[in-house]
Amino acid sequence: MNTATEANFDGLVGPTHNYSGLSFGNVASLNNSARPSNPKAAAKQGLVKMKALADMGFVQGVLAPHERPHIPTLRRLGFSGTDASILEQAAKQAPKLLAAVSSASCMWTANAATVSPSGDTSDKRVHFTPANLVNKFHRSIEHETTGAILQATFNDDKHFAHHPALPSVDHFGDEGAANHTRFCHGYGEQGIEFFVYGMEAFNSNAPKPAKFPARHTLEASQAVARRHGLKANQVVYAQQNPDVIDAGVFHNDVIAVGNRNAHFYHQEAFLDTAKMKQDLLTAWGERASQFHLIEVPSDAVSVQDCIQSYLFNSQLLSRSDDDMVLVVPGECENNPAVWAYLNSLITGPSPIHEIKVFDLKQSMSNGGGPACLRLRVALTQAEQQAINPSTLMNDSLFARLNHWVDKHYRDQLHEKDLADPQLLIESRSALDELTQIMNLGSVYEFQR
Ligand code: SUG
Repeated sequence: MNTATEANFDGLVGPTHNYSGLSFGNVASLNNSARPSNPKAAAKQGLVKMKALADMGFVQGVLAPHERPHIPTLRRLGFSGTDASILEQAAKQAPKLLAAVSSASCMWTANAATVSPSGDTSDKRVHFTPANLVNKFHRSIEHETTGAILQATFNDDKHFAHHPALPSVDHFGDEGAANHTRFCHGYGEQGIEFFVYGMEAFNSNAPKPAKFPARHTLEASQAVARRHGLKANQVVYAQQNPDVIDAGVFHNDVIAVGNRNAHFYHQEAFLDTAKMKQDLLTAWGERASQFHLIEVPSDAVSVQDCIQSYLFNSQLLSRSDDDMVLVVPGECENNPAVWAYLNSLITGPSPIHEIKVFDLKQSMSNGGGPACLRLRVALTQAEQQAINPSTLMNDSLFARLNHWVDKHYRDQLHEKDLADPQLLIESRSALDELTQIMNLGSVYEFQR
């Protein structure tokens, strides 16, 4: 049997983490707009989660943050002169644009890419397609650097295939792994890739949300499945319920999570729940384990409770066959309905036996929970050997990164600080040092 494990690659929070309300349809981002942020605490909260998972025996990797404020984008949009004068002009003439090119949103690596493990692909390599994130300007500028960082991390053609992002247009709106789940018996075996979309781009009669945008299209998912060489009978598509998008569920990973043979989801998550279940069970067929459909009813946990607590934006991790742990944000513990549900879940018949709680408030205040912060990559032993080892979390990398954060990060940032030329200098010198710590080469434009 082909044994493999699942690695989680978390986004390290960058030095410009701030709250400027950039994500229409993401309730937390809008509600916390203009509050001061704490980039140092944000980065450290993320590091604590990464280290805890590594200590639990999971393979944990780190993906570096991007260069922000992104001066090359401002130049492309007509600003010119020195970097400092570009910042000054942008702050005066287009402050929201400056906020957009300063967002630390690449921390949410569930949106970095869609990843298909070698057990599923026709050429038996791991395939990566960076997400174009076209629905939000501040995120649409991520995919090139994301691609460069993924290449520097998974840098071996024999095992890893890197595709460019899909065309940057609404018809192919792609939000990556936040709308993609892989089910399997063992991580190295043929899996089922489950793609969840918000709307159909080429069928104007199909249902779609009325208030908030559907960021991800069926056509984008189909293109990724073709590129990655997936078997048609091992791919399942399902449409998100447009009403939950309108309630603030901007990605499927805010209302469902899956791992191996378990799908944990809310009753209202999908437009056609019966079809989703039937399609997954048909694709599952006669595998060695039973497939668990764990549906959370609205009368136990409302959609509003899901959005407020991020119950489903959790990491469902296998400790062994039929023993899973659920990693949730602190907000779940503070929500009575959610906490009561979770306590009943772990004593019931599901494979989920333990809940681990992490304080991720800085990221949560922009709508990013534990699952948003990680990109899952199932890897065989040979593939694991081929990864850039300097990106893997261990005692030494944890100590180095904490020291690096202490040296370079501020503990308070307001939107107006984004115009400070000193912040740009601090950010670049931090990232320059980081590329050495993580042995990434010159992945940033300012280094070329
Ligand atoms: O795309 N927030 C991100 C949160 C992404 C969460 N990811 C997953 N669910 N997988 C977004 O909406 C907020 C930035 C700001 O408001 O400054 C932001 O981009």
